[in-house]
Amino acid sequence: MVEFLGKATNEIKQEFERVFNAIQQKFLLPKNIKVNVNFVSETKIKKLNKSTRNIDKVTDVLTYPYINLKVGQKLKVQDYVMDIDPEDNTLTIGDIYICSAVATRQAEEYKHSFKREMCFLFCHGMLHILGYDHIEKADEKLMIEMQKNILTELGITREDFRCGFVTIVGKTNVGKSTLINRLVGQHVAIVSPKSQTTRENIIGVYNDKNTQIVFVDTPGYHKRANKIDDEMDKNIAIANQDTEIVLMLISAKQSLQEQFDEMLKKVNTDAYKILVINKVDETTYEKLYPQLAKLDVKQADEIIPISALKGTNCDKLLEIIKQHLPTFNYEMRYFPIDEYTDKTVRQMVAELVREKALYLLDDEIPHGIQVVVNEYKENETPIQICADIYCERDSHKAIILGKGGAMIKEISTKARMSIEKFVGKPVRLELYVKVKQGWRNDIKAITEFGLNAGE
Ligand SMILES: Nc1nc2c(ncn2[C@@H]2O[C@H](COP(=O)(O)OP(=O)(O)OP(=O)(O)O)[C@@H](O)[C@H]2O)c(=O)[nH]1
Ligand SMILES: [Mg+2]
Repeated sequence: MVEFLGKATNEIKQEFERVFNAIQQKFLLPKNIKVNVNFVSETKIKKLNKSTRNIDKVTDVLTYPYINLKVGQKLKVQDYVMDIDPEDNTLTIGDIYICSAVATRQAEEYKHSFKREMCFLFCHGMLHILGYDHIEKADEKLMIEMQKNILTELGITREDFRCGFVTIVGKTNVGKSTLINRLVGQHVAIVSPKSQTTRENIIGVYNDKNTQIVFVDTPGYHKRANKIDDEMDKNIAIANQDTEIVLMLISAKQSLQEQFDEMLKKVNTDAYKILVINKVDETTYEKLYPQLAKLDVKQADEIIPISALKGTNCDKLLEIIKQHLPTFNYEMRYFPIDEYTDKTVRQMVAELVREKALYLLDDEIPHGIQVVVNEYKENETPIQICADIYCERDSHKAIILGKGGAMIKEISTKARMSIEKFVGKPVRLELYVKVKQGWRNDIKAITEFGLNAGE
């Protein structure tokens, strides 16, 4: 039993009894043992530290065993007959002093409850009495594991926090941006049926109570034709460097083995590799399974078929990702919980305009388009936005404007609707078409557009 010498709430008393009973059972301790628990001030624990350990410090918990046990040694009451209290027939095995003020601060620091912190400290003290210590690294490891086991079994412990980077790579048009949007639950990356839609690495952040996943959408790999393709390739390589997990995205509509072989040439990382087969909604399992069965997947740690568009298996993919992220015993977030991308509002708006242009324009023009927002007056109603659409040739400009300005009008209307949805307010959008001759081969222009990957 636990004898409380000092004030404690009933909840703490009950929780300590639970921890005590669990330890009693785990270590097969005799029934008639007792431990004294004292809740003390910072001044008192400092004095105790000074007088008994010659340490001038405020600490969280202090333990004084009455018995001398080694780890794993069985406690036999008969060895301590002289110490048994004749009044209640109990053997006191030690005193534990806990400083509640320090426990309160530590609970805040570790972002868990005061109750859990107190239980942790009491469990820690009990293990000291049973011979555990943390002077040597190996002993400390043993003690930490034992503490964790006891508290987990009692359901007192917090779940570990999981956090890390997950990079999505794959050939152009396989659905990487569709997938990041699906997993993050926000439209962070533009999507289009045209190839080479994504030009730079885009961050999309998933958050829940115990997790933060920083997804990185990368430009799809494709045949290099311009200098901008080199920058896109560099972006893929950068994203591959410091990531915990790589999602290797291929399409269920094309040869799996060929795509996977091509992928392995691009993915050069020690990260956990998940082969994700997207667009399963466009095929049947009868067609897919024979290919899957033959697939040589030794170089993937996991394989999962999904549909990013319909959401099939995406929750399962998220679970697999979570299981393989590094764990922390405190809340660890790279981004504040309410930020889901690193892009500015202006960059997002520019991308939404480009997205509509990609949808509406014919094949050869979209790749040469870049959009720059040069005015964004958010204090006006409607919000006033002016953006330039850059293309590579005069003939392209004519196509983007369309007959009597019909095409640019349609791009503008569709883009405005998307932007209004994104900013949640009415918007007035003005678009201008400009020509920057052959800019995709001009590193100065690429840099001006912010599409230079850097080194
Ligand atoms: N049927 C089907 N279509 C999909 C799926 N996922 C993506 N798509 C479509 O595939 C096209 C390309 O999608 P994106 O997400 O832009 O592809 P991406 O891999 O990001 O392309 P790049 O940025 O060019 O590398 C779009 O038309 C999407 O709607 C899917 O699961 N099923
Ligand atoms: Mg993309």
